Parts: sequence; structure tokens; C-alpha cells
Amino acid sequence: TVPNQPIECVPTVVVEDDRTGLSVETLKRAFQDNLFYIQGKFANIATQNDYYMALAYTVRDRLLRRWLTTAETHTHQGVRTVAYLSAEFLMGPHLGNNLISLGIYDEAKQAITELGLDFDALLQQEEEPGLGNGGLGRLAACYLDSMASLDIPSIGYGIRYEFGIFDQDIRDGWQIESTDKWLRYGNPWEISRPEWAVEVKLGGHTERYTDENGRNRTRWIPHEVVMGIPYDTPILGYKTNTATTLRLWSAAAAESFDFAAFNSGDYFRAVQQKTVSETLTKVLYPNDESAQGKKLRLAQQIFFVSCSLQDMMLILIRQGIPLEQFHEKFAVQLNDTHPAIAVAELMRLLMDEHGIEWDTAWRITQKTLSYTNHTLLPEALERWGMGLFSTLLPRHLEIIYEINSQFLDDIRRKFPNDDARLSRMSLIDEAGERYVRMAHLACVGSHAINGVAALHSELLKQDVLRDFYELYPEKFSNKTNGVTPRRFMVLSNPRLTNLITSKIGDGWIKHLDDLRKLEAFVEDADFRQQWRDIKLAIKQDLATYIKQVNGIDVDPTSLFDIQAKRIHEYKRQHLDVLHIITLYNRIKANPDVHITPRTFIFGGKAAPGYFMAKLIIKLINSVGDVVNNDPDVRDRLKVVFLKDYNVKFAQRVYPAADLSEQISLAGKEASGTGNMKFSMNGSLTIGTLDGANVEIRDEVGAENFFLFGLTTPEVYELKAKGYNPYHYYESNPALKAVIDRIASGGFSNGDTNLFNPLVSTLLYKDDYLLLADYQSYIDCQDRVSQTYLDQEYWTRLSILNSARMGKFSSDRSIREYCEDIWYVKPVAVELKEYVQAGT
Ligand code: HBZ
Repeated sequence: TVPNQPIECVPTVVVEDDRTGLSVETLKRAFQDNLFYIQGKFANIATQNDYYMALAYTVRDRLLRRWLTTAETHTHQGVRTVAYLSAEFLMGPHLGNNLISLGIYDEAKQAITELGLDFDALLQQEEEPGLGNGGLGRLAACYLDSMASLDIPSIGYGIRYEFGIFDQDIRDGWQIESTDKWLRYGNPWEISRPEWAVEVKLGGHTERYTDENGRNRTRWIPHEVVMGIPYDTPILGYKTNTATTLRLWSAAAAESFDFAAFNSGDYFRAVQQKTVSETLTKVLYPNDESAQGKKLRLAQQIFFVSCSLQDMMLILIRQGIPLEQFHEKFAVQLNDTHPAIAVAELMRLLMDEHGIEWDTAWRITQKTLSYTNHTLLPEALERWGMGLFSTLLPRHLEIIYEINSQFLDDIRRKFPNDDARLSRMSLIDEAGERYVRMAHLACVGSHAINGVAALHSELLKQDVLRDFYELYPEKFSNKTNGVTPRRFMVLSNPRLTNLITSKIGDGWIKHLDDLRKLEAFVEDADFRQQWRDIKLAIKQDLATYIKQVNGIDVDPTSLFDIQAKRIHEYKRQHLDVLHIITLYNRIKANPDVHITPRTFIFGGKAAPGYFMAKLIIKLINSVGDVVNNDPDVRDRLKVVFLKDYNVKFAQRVYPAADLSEQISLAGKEASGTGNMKFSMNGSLTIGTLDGANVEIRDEVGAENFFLFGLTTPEVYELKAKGYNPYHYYESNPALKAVIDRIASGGFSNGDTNLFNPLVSTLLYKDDYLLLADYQSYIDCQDRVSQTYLDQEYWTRLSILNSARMGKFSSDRSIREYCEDIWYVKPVAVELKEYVQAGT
């Protein structure tokens, strides 16, 4: 490409023109202009989507000056930049969030309303970029918001999947998946940059050669080359000028590469090859918490990692910065092991492509990279079969062998004569079939390793990464997750936001610890009434939605008891179901028994290949069919499964909860982040001592948290002495009655087979100890029901929960990463005075 021309082309933007102005009148004009000139429509034939696009472009125009100025400022100042590498960014809709960040939400609403359109309907029109599975992908999105809001020079690198997480429908109680065509009507937020495309090699073999300086070098002759095209999306910080970039890579065929086919005149075969390359970024793998070992998945990982590292190098090269300074200019965070191949790829690029010696390259690599672990589940730890790995990445395998040989020497020095330790820690699993262990690669190649909640980080040190902790204790730290209050309070809960701001000002939006000031109002009866009225109004809205979509009548004054997250046995949605059936049994035994009216709401997707998770969805819906329609219940219990839970929908759900279910088996949920979103919005939590629940309880106070269940040490102990679930079943009549009702076909029209896999797993295996925790859970739920009867008291707890959630802002998490791991400082971005261009 032609090098940049000097700077005559910096735009002369009128300060208050139709692309920058923030007044209602300017916004109206700009909207109409975009409808005509971008969408190419007169208003009388415009669709809802045209209106959405016109508004989106109006907003994007207002981001651009900030975005470009941010990039220019960072380049000029030569700052150190965070590169957040993540296979997933679960962004959710951009429009509302950008309006909040720009501080023009109300102005835009007024403008659109004055044009006679329904503003909320336009917000709802946006197809969300669902480029993630769950917590891990959403965390990356929250972190971009916080990095921008804190003026941290940063860039998010990931994959532009053509199809994100599948859409979920429910038919006959079962989950049905369909493809997420989020790009169908275009994406107004991204700008493609084909001029910055890079090439990624795959397959083939390696060769040694001697370079012009007489040094031995390695050359990789790939079987295939794929192009990576970057698509950039601005992420504006809240009320600041910093706009960070989300740079997602899309695969395209490198047409010129397949010269063999071209030379033999096989034009069609060469063109066909294009579709192979382009499938690389077609679809997000929909599995959370399980590694699948598919070749395409490894190809996706090397693809986005190589593109991103090459991109960083090009940024330095364009500025004339030597690559020996790579680690001074970039702090690269690996979001789980999905980008862990970066260890080998950075080595390869530095050595093979840029001629840097091994030792220097290794020092740069370790100083650059850091690794976040998100799971304790053994089945979720990524390992790649040697056959697959060597076929796709022959050069990386050589590098990994060399890293491993030096690494094992290091262990031998520190722990002589400990062969068991060597084989436990090796980057290669050689127990049976051989595998590359990605978590080990990440640990060796990084200067910092962290877990995502205090308990999780401790368990990593004691268990999953114990050997690595013994070798490098100084690398380990904890960074408790956080969530952005901009999206999960201000945008999703405007009513509560306004009430809070009316009492304590709006400083809390950037300094969430300020929420503590709400504690002063806990004894104010008017305030409590307002707090309650708001919750009721939000529940009313959700009830209306449930009526529309599920056709179920729910009572907005009943206790809204919500579990919303991916469906997984360790998260124990079925424990929640055991509680529902327990209450149902009490009613069947005595229809006049006192029951606090509850609405049980579930949302979440199951991995398409995860049979048990899908059966749990079927069970929830089947129990709902029985309970919701039994006249004995007299509408005191309702069970609702909300289909297609995603970010857009989550924003409506969190504010509507009275009770948040965080009931995973202790030691299994790394952190959880939904737990934080619920609590900020005034929900109380029922939960185990797992993940970040532990810290939430510490913050809000034990008396304001419904705790139940075994602790992690108790879980280990029980398993060690031989856990027998059947014993709990036999000795607890209420539990037995619940299981028997399922097993005898009470929720399957007498079919005793349907739920048998679930029932027998619980009775004879029960890896997640539902039966052991059952009674403690039921007792705790009875306390919840009792507490809810005293609405004044409940409201106090609800206010205190919100007031004490300051710690769980992602701003706090990002500050800790900056100080302890990245060594990156905020950089203020000042908007230049543009020359007034006149008319
Ligand atoms: O990461 C989640 C943890 O389960 C949760 O406890 C934590 O709060 C959150 C953020 O730290 N993990 C995931 O969401 N994991 C995945 O989505 C995933 C996706 C693809 C995989 C494996 C896991 O191959």
C-alpha cells in the first residue's frame, strides 16, 4: 500500500456540524440526512431497520473524532498499550451504550420522539453481536468499556465470526438451535480496513537454511495461507474522549497464493479454495466449559493470534520502533488459553520473520504476555492432539519442544530427581496419546498468571496449577472480576439510576464505591417506598413480556426468583428445580399450606452437544407445564423458561429480580459475573461459598446474603471419604418424594424413561452433590420466603446490596490489572480545536 501522505488530509470539521453536534435539533437533522444519504430512503418507505441504521450512523459520526484523536494521541506519545486477546467478545447492542457514553441519551430520545418514532423500539431493533458464549466473552466486553472509561491505551483483538452464538428456540420444551445471522442487515458500527490485512500460514513443513550473516535459521513452507482482514469498532469510554478499538479479524482467501492451481490452469479449484479459507471465521464454537479438540478451532486460534501479533508489530514498524522494544510497547493479556498459542507465535515471528535470537525473543515474550485462567473444571482445560497440532502448526511444535526442553531443565535444577513432577508439568502430556497442554504453555510463556476471584485464585494455586505455583510463586495473583455499571445499571435500569442519582449525584457511575452513600437512606421510608415502586414497575414490564412470549400470567408482586446463565450441571439449575417440586409437593399434600408466591424464571443456552444440559431445559419446561396449570397451586407458583437469553435480554432481566440464584457447587464456578449484575440492581442472593459469591457476601454482610451448602473443603472431604448420593435420597423423605415424582413420570405424562438419565445420574453419581446440598438449600429458601413477607425489611436488604457493590465495578478490576500486571497508565485524550470551516 502507498505510504501515508503528510497531513493535509486532517479533516476540517465544523465544531457544531451535522456530524458532531449534540443538540436535539442537530441530531434530528443528522438523522434525516443519514436516512436519505446512507440508507437511501424517503421516510415513507423506510423500515424500522432503516431508522435504526440512520440513528446508528448519527451516533457513529459522533464517535469518530474521539476515536481517531485517541489513536493519534497514543501514537504520538508512544505509550504502552494493553492488547486484550480474546476468542470471544460478547458486546451486546452498541447503540444505547454509545448514547450513554456520549452523554446524549436523553437528547437522542427527544430527537427521535419528536420525529414521531418509537425510540425504545429502535434500540430493540439492533441485532446484538453475540460473539461469545457467556461470562468469559462478556468479561472481555466489560473490560473494554472500563479501559476506555479509565483512559487506558488499549485494543481488543478477536474474531469476527459471521455467526455468533446460536439463537435458541424452545419447541415442546426442548432447545432448538438456529444460526445467528447478526450481519444480515449490515453492521453500522464497524469499519473494515482491508489495507491492513495480514497473512497467516497453516500446515506444510519447515526447512533449515543459513542466512546472509551465516546464521542458522528456520523457514516455514506452509500448505496454505489465509488472509486476515481487520474490522474495527470504536468503544467509547463513559464521558471521556478515549475511544478504544475492538479489532476483529475475518478470514479471506489469499488468492495469489494457490499458484500451483493457477499455473496448471485450474481456475475453478483455486477459487473453490477460497471457501475453505473463508470458513475459518464462519462460526463461534458454542461450547462453554468443554474443550473439543477440533482442527478448525485450533485454526481459529492461531489465525486471530497471528493476525493480532503481526498487527502490533506493523504498528511499531510503521513508527520506526525496533521490535526489541515490543514488550515496552505492548502488554498482551491472554483471555484463557484460547489465545495461548501466542507464546509460540510471538517467538516464531520475532525469530523466523524478524531475525531476533532465541534468548532475546524469549525475554520479550515472557515480559509481554500474561494469562488469565477462567476455570477449574478439568474437562475445560485445552489440550491439542499431537497429530492435529503437528499437521497444522509444524513450526510451532518445534518451538514448543525447545521451550519445553529448557523448561524441564529448569525444573530438574529446582526439583532434582522428581520425575513425577516433570511429567505432570511438561508442556506435552505423554500419559497415553500425546497432547500439547495449552495452560502449561501459557504459564511458562507469561510473567503473570491470575484467577478471577479470590477463592478461584487460591484453588488454582492449591490444585489445578499447584506445580506451577511451586515453581513460580511470584507470577500468581488474583484479579476478581467486575462488570460495567454503565451497561448493567445506567443503560439497563434507568429508573433505579435516576432514583440513585437524585439522592447521591451521578459520581457513582464512574466511582461505584460512591454507592455506599445510599446507606444513609436505608431508614428513609419514602426512599424505601420509591425503591420498591421501581422494582415493582420493572417486574410488571417483565410480566408483560412473559405474557406476550410465553403466554403465562405471572403476578408481579410475587417473589421473582431468577437463574440466568449458561445451562450446566455444575451450575445446578436442576437444584433450583428440586426446590420448585418440593414446594409443589407441599401444596399437593395440603392445598392450603402457606406458600410465599413465587415466580421461578430461568434463562440460558445449553451447548448443542450437551445432552444433560438440554434435558435440564426440558425438565424445567415440563415442571412448568404441570405446576402452572394445576388448580391446586392457585397461581402461587409459576415456572417460566425465557428463551434465547442474550445480552440484550439480560439487561431486562437483571433489574427485575428479587432473588438471584448463584447455587453452583462450591469450588466449581471460577467467579460468576451475573451474581454481580443482579446484586447491583437490588436483588438479594441465595448462594454457595463459590467464586465471587464469597466476596459479594463479605461486602454486603453475611446478614444480607442467603448462604447455604457445603464449603469447598467439605466438598473435598465428602468426596474423599466416598460420596453416596443414594443415602441422602433414602434418608430424606421430602427429597425422596421429589425424585420419585420425576422418576415416576409426574412431569412426563407417565413416561418413566424421559428423565431417567437425570434421575439415575443424581442417585448414583451426582458429581455436583445436589443431594448433599439439597436440605441446606431448602432450609435457606424457606428463610427467603419468610423474609420476603416483611417487605420493609426486604427493601432494606435490597438497598444495602446495591449500596455495597462498589468493589464489583470492572473499573476496579482494570485498575488492578494496570497496576500489578500491565504497568500501563492512563493517557488523557484532548480533542483538537478544529478550524471553523464556515458553511
Ligand atoms: O468465565 C466463565 C466462568 O465460568 C465464570 O465463572 C467466570 O465468571 C467467567 C469470567 O471470568 N467461563 C466461561 O464463560 N467460559 C466460556 O465461555 C468458554 C468458552 C469457550 C471455551 C471454554 C470456556 O472453549
